[in-house]
Amino acid sequence: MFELMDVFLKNDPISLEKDILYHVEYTVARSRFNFDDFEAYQALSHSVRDRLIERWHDTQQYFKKKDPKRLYFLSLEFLMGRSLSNSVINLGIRDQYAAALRQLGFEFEVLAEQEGDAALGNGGLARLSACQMDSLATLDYPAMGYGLRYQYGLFRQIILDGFQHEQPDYWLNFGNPWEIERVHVSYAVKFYGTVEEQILNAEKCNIWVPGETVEAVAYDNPIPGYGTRNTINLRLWAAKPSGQYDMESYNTGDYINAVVNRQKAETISNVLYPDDRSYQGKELRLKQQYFFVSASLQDIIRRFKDVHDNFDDFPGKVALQLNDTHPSLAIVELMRVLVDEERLGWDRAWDIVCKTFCFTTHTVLPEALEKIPVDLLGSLLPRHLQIIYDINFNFVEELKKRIGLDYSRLSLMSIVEEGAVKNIRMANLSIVCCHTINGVSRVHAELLKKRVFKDFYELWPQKFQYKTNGVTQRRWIVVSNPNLCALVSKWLGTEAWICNVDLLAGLQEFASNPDLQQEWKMVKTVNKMRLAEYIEAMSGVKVSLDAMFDVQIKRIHEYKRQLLNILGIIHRYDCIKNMEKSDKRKVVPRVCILGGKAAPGYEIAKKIIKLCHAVAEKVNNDADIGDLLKLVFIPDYNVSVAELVIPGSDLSQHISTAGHEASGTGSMKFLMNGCLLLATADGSTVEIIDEIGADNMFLFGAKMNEVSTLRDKGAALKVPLQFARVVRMVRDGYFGFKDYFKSLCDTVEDGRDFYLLGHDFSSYLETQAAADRAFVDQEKWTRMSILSTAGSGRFSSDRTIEEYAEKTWGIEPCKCPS
Ligand code: 26Q
Repeated sequence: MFELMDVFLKNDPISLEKDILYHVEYTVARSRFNFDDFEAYQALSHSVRDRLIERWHDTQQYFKKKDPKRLYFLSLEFLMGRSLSNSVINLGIRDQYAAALRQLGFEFEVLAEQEGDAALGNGGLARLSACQMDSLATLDYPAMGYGLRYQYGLFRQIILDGFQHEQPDYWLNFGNPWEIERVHVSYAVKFYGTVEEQILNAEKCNIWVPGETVEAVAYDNPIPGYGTRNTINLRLWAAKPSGQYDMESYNTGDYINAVVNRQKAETISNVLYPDDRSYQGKELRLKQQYFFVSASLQDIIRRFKDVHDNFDDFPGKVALQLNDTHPSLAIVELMRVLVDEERLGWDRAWDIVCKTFCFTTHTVLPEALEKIPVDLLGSLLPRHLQIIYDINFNFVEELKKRIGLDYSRLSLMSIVEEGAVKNIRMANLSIVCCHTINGVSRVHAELLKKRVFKDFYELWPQKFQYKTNGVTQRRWIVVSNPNLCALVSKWLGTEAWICNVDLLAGLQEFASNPDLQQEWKMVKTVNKMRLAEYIEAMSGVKVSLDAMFDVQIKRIHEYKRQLLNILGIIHRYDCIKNMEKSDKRKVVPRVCILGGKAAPGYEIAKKIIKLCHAVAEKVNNDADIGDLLKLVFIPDYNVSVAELVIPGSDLSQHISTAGHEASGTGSMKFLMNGCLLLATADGSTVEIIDEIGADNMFLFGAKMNEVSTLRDKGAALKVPLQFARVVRMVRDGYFGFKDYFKSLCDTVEDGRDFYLLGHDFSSYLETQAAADRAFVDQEKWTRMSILSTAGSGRFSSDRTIEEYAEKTWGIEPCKCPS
């Protein structure tokens, strides 16, 4: 018999070396005497995977034994990025692996670069899910994530002639060592069909007779915590043809067509929808949502029933978190299972559902709220539509008692939107059925209460909360900025900040210390060198390390105002062009870096990308300008590009029109890395100001309470001459493509400037000038930079998750013994 410890894998460099060679030979099937970097990466990651699986098994066993209340995090998107470095760091065996690899003639960093990103999400919401999974594991919470295993992740962006083109991201091409296929964990998911009235036990009831079945197969992705044995599960579902054959079509001899049709089932989990908040009502997207929700709930209910036989215990054992409205059909599905299958009766089922679900919204725009056409829902999920109508009927009756027959308010709050096309309002459904509605920053919560969900707030003020977003310092400092990580640990005399990021505040007392300042600048310079090399390799542009690296990386959206940034760059270019030679010496050199994807159907966003390239073409090739100004667009921005760019930037821009960014999380990553922020008072920036003080960042622009008054002024709104001048340059074809840019210019002129670029332009330029002045004073700049990192503690996802655990989910840590 084995002693349990015998099966544990050893982690000393010699055992790791043997283990890597084992995987070269038997997993990758290459000769252990001859393998390249990619094969070494594959073997290495399989060796890490083994260690993850060990901990993952122990954790799942332990959770099962202890049976704590669990959190299930339902999200249609997870942007995990790369796993290798993160895993070995969280497992605490990075140095041992690096030593083992050196013996084999490889370098850890080089192999880590071989890995592609897992990009199963669009942007902020999806990366937030990934950061939160890291915190859930690290803080030992009994939690599990559920999502979809798309075969194609977010499209790859390629730039041809300055235009964005989309290419499929078939990320599974070279295999994925980070997942475990669970062929035996699969569930049938049903669609279409009819609802029939039946009599069961002398009771009339509605029974769904579905028309199509698809199989959901589980793929498990272990998520290791840092400094703990706990390794939680991210379970992603893939669609497979159902095992239930349609005998009819096989018997009629149409074998080929029958096989081809079965294969169509797989399309459900084929591709991630790009975030186009107005692109709604697509059948495949709805199918994805239900497929994922149904499989997840079957899994959760099975786990519950393994141990419990009374559904009244369900809310005490299960917390279901909806990441935006995308998974909100889960509410209806749980009602259906409890009422139709478990036969609990409506009231009992309703009580359980309301105590189980909570919902977080990530948007501020009412027009971005998800709606599903009733016709579509009725044909795909006829019984679910009935249940929604029943929920709505009860809700509206209740509402009438509370507010009387105020029909305009009743119709606004109704889950069903009447009109030419009848829709189901998924946000209203979520608010009615969830015990808690969370916003993602303080000002976001205010907007929800005062504007977006005002009526609901008046009805149920106690349901509304907020949890300011956070990001994980493990990925955003430890993995991506190892030099800063070492420096911080040295000055704090401890690595404890990696799990308790508030300790970073300890840097404050050294912010003016010349030795720390010196070392701090050194780290930044090395990171800028890495970034400069990447920029040159990607775009051929050589940039000076003395220049200020000024960065805006995020999805391209009008409200995020990349156009304001580019117009500011044109202004800077124009000023330098018109300067006396002697004045040029005073110019602070800049490298302006932009990156981000535009949704494929979002024309204006695509034009912004093209404008960036057109301006870059002119500026970068102008001999009068030289190193004083460079503009680079980094193609195919994703998580691993962010890991490279953020540590190497001096200044970062978060310049959305006030009141439009629910939170924003990029700013927090820059803050942690000691990059100064140039920002509007929007989303989480307002809270960053509270932490580091307005003096340590560059703030500008209209305030949230001014925006609507300014907008109402329309064409009467005063706009500075400089603004008119730079827009005119674009209009007149100074950067070419005159006709193409016309509609883009139209969005900011003649009273149509919805996002107030013209109004904010002067204060934007003044603030940019203030950043220049600060950069010249390197001592001041470095002090501000240290204070940014020191003040970033509140923006750790550890803090966010602890708040959720305590105030929303009611779960407690469950630490697997080491
Ligand atoms: C909707 C319908 C059909 C297809 C796709 C979608 C879709 C997909 C993704 C709609 C929205 C999203 C993503 C939204 C998002 O990322 N929101 C951001 O969430 C962050 C985390 O809370 C915030 O920091 C950002 O402010 C917010 O914009």
